[in-house]
Order: sequence, then C-alpha cells, then structure tokens
Amino acid sequence: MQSTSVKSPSGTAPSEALISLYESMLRIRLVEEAIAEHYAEGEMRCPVHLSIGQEAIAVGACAALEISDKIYSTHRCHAHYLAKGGDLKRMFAEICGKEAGCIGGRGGSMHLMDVSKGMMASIPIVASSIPVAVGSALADKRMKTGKVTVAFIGDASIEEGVFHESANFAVLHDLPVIFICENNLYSVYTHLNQRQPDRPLTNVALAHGMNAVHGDGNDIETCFKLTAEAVKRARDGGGPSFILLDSYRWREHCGPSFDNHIGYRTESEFREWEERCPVRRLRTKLGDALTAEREQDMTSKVTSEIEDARAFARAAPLPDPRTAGLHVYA
Ligand SMILES: Cc1ncc(C[n+]2csc(CCOP(=O)(O)OP(=O)(O)O)c2C)c(N)n1
Ligand SMILES: [Mg+2]
Repeated sequence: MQSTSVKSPSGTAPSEALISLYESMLRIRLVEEAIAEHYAEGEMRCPVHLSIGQEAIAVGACAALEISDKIYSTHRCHAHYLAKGGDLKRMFAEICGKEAGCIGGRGGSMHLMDVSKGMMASIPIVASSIPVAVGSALADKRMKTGKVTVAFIGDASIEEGVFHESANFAVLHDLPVIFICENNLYSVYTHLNQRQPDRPLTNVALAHGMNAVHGDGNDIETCFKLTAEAVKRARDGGGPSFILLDSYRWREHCGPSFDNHIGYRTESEFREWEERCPVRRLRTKLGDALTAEREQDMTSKVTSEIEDARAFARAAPLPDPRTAGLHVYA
C-alpha cells in the first residue's frame, strides 16, 4: 500500500483508501495467524510477539506517514514493519534465521527493519528505541529534511526513565517526533491499573509539556486522524506529540497461543475486546463498498503471498557461520 494515497486534505480517509487500509490490516492479521499456525513446526527460530488485535494502530498511523518518514518499533514489531512497507519474504526469512532475512537472519522477529522503507529499527529492550527515535528526529531537524519520526511504544515504556529523559529533550528542542503508545493494558501479565493507578498515561506526557491525545486504537480512522494531526504539527515545527491508543493483544505475551486460562486476565475481558476487533469493525463499516468477490480476491492474493514468503524462507540458506563476527562491535 502506498501510504500517501490515503490522505485527503481534510485528514479523513476516503472510501477506496479505507478499502486499502482494510487490505493492509487483513494482510497483517493473516500473516500473524500463519505464524501462529506454523510456529510449532520449529522452523521459526525465535520468540514471536504477535499484534493480532492491534492492527489498526500500525496501519492507521503508517498511512499518515510518507515512506521517507521514519518509524522505530519494539519487540512487537511485525505489524509496524508490514504497515510501513517492509518485505514479507525477508520478514519470514528473518524469523527463520536465514541469510535472506531483512537483517541477514541475525536478529529474528524482534529486530525487523527495512531502512529503504523508513522502518529504521525494532529494539526489544523496553523503551530503548525511544532515545534512538528522538536522536533521529534531532538529526532531521538539524538537517532540515522535513521528515517526521514515529516511535511506536508499549504502555510499559512510560515506566522506564529513558522515556522521561527523551520526552523532556524532545519538548525542549521542539523535535519532529511522535510517540504512539499502544496501550494493550498489559506489561506481560501485569495490568495497567496495578502499575499506574489513578493516572492516565496522557498526564505523564502533558507533564513534560507535550501535546497529548487519547483515542480508540481499534478504530483505524481515529488512529489515522490523530497521527495525521501530529504529523502536521511536527512538520510545521510544532514539536513532539504523544498519542495514546487503546487496544488489546489477543494472544499470549510471547508466543502463538491464547493464554486466558492462566489467570492474569479473564476470558470475559478477552471476549469483550474480541468483539471490538479492528479488522471486523472496518469490514462492517465498508459494507457494500467492498464486494464479496473483491474481498475473496484480496484474501486469496494475501494467502498466496504468505505461502510464497514461507516457501522462500524455507528454501533460503542459513547465514555462513564465518560471518558471525561481522557487525559485532566490542
Ligand atoms: C528493560 C526491559 N525490561 C524488561 C523486559 C522484558 N519485557 C519484554 S516485553 C515486556 C513488557 C512490555 O510491555 P509493553 O511495553 O506494554 O508492550 P506489550 O508487550 O504489551 O506490547 C517486558 C517487561 C525487557 N525486554 N526490557
Ligand atoms: Mg502493553
């Protein structure tokens, strides 16, 4: 999907653009369901953190960016990589530890990047991508490139000191950086209410003097609109923004399965959020604008793309062990 094609002057997405956003979300959903389905086969040689249930944030936000804008992600990076235009074959190859992977098979699922698409890095140490994103925005401001940087962060990132140092620095220097906080309510097994009682996360950003907004992260138009507004502010020299988007991770924190039975959350909570599925929600909204035939074509196209990517990854060679020392700085 060309991210520029969904923009309209009013900041809302027109109908063909919504169909394109739907396809993008559906693609991410089907890719991650394929990962979950085949994970036990043992070809994927790394832990996986799935974004199933959270697709609207990645797709809506990236639709408000140019390809030349930059994003930074976390351990839960598949959706961001794909939404920004990352190559699916190279993603599967990376997850399978193959040389053809997007970083040569050296990192796996939590380290996806594609600099040519502005997917600059994914860093699984919680909050560690934040200062890198802020540095990237500082460089772009100094070089007057007009580029905007987005740091996708989880709700737990706000609990790391480096978020506060980075937020303070970004505000003091009016940097073109946007913190998109995907609030899926949990840091592994601990609910936000136990970690941040009586304090909306937006208040933390506001305390740093940053523009801060809050929205429904399962509504793709909200994700698009709030990001588009923050992008405009950043490009106009208005400095950083913090966007808090509520969503829910459907699968276990790390791995392909469901884990509602282990006790940290209830089945009924899960069912409530499942009802708010971002993909189905947009599908309902599209109604007859997306015919059943077109949707079937879309699904078949994505399914065969996934099969091709899996076959590519399976057939690709492992990295040459003699290259293990490359890119290691000591
Ligand atoms: C500094 C640091 N502490 C702990 C961990 C272990 N860890 C990995 S993911 C995670 C939870 C992150 O929660 P959140 O930021 O809300 O993202 P989510 O997994 O919910 O998408 C933790 C504690 C880590 N990777 N880095
Ligand atoms: Mg979380």
